[in-house]
Amino acid sequence: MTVESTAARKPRKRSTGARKASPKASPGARSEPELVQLLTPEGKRVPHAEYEEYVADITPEELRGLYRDMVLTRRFDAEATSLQRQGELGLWASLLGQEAAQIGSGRATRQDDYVFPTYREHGVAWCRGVDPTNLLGMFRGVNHGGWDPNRNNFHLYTIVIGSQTLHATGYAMGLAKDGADSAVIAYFGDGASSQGDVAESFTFSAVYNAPVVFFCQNNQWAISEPTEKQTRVPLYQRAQGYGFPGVRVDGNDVLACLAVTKWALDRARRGEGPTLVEAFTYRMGAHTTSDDPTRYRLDDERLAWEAKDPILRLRTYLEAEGHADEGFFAELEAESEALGRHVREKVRAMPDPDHFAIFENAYADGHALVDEERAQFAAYQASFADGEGA
Ligand SMILES: Cc1ncc(C[n+]2csc(CCOP(=O)(O)OP(=O)(O)O)c2C)c(N)n1
Ligand SMILES: [Mg+2]
Repeated sequence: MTVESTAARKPRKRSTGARKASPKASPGARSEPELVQLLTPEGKRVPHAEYEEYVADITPEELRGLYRDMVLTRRFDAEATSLQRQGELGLWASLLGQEAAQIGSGRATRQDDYVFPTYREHGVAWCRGVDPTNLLGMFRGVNHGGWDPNRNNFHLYTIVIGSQTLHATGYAMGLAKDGADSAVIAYFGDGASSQGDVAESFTFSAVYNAPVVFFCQNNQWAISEPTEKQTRVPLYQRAQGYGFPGVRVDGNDVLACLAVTKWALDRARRGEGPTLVEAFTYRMGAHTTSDDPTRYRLDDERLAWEAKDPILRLRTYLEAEGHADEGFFAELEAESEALGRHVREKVRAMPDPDHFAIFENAYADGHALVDEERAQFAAYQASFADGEGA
């Protein structure tokens, strides 16, 4: 993980929500940003002319499932933050506030689709069936990724900002050449949208009609840089310049994220090429446990987004519709606690890695330079009195 710097400047007031782009600040903007929403922050279900059909047949059981996914993901995430504070993890990148964007889009994927995440997609990993303790092993520094990407079609976490969009594009082009009807989804952030890699992946995927969905979680911040420093137009409108559709969805609305992502994946499968989905959301916590957001943003911004909480709005809806009773919520609470306990115990019991494993993972067939480095490291280890290193 990279070492992050926190800009030491005074927090200032910013607007929140779907902002009206001023003509001066948005020379290329075609129209007002439209936010696709199916469930309001107050928990009211609203229909949508284009995307309704993708969730029209959703059952109460499936709705409870989405709620359960979000609650358990949040619980797991909170446990990971605590474990880092207790010295059990080196670092943690919390997804707090982004549960709907991740669960909605993650549940839209099919098993045969392929997912390229960043480092914050714990909710998507959950949907893909990746064991949460494997994610923690990486942040504890005891493994180099921790899962077999091909087992769940969930690639390793990628720290080099934006690079996974190129991997996703190449993979999607390969799928098309193979004649497969699977699709690819690449996750990235508002900050990553400024990377050249992302621009290149937009160009290539467009001209090769690659079956890929670019899922940008605009959580308003790239460490201490606000979105205004990344773009003059609403991010989803960038797609227009590359020749494919872009949609802004309420990233705190799990139903809207599910519907829009299903639509985009279906387009990809039908051979209609890439789509950019901008999930408009908010990073409720710090960038990572190494960051202190009070240095650069005001608390009232966070409070405004708290009122749009993705979990609360679905709970309100489930209760209002009579889709979930007290028993369901109590059981889920118990399940959450059990998950927290399980994760804590598993992490604490993780054995230290073999110090030499890193040399074995560099090349499949060995390499002279790696052999030299291994020997140097062995000599270094042996130089300590107990032969065990520091
Ligand atoms: C190529 C590259 N440049 C810089 C960094 C340092 N860095 C780590 S996270 C980050 C911000 C990313 O912000 P965003 O894309 O909005 O994702 P978020 O963390 O908000 O989910 C930066 C600049 C990096 N990891 N890789
Ligand atoms: Mg961001």
